[in-house]
Amino acid sequence: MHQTFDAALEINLLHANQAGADHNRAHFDEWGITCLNIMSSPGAGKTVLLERTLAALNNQLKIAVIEGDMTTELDADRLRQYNVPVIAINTGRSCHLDSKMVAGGIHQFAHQYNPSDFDLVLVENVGNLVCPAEFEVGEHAKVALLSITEGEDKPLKYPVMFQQADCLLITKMDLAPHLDIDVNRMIANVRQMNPDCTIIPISAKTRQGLETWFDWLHFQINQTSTTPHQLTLV
Ligand SMILES: Nc1nc2c(ncn2[C@@H]2O[C@H](COP(=O)(O)OP(=O)(O)OP(=O)(O)O)[C@@H](O)[C@H]2O)c(=O)[nH]1
Ligand SMILES: [Mg+2]
Ligand SMILES: [Zn+2]
Ligand SMILES: [Zn+2]
Repeated sequence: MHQTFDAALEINLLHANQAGADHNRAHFDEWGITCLNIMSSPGAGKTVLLERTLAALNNQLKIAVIEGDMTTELDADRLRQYNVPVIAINTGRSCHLDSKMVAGGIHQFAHQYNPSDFDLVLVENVGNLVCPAEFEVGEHAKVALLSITEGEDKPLKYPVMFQQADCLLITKMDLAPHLDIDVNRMIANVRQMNPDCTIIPISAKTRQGLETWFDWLHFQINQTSTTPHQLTLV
């Protein structure tokens, strides 16, 4: 079949990215770490979610964070206050993390710490509803956030992230009384393209849904540690 130059370029790019993602996942499996890729449009609440998660689980689990931002270490500095390793990656002009950038981050992490001591690596991706979902970074599961201020149609208009998410957190539920938002319609729009996704409405402010999110996290960690993975490192 004829391919345009751009389509061929994109396939090569994604192919190279996938090889890097497999390499990163092999590292995580070797170290017994569960890795989650956390994605959303800018400002949906990723960093606040990580703050709540670190505050609640830091004493039960060994957690590290890989923090992707185009510029600045503002989010990384917020999370460093929780006394966990935070590897900041500035992507420059790129609007997503790719597996090569994350490889740099995890090699740095492994140089500074004993990675086998850790249970969980949380990757906060660059705020962007479109391409982070296309670039796997070596995660075991993808978590997408959608805030209720974004509108119920977003899963239909920007489908890829919602199709690929293993867990979708509908955030800022405390704002619902102030908005003309039909949360059930929003959920139905996600279900339409991803019937198996776990959907959890949350509020970082009132703490609605946070315990359910922590339960999902524990479930993922248990599942990763009991699923045999083939190591492909050379
Ligand atoms: N009312 C309310 N505000 C929230 C909630 N969660 C986050 N926010 C606010 O939303 C804004 C953005 O939150 P962040 O956690 O920085 O969002 P983010 O997704 O990390 O943003 P980027 O990293 O820039 O993509 C902040 O002003 C938060 O206080 C929530 O549950 N309720
Ligand atoms: Mg953030
Ligand atoms: Zn991008
Ligand atoms: Zn390596």
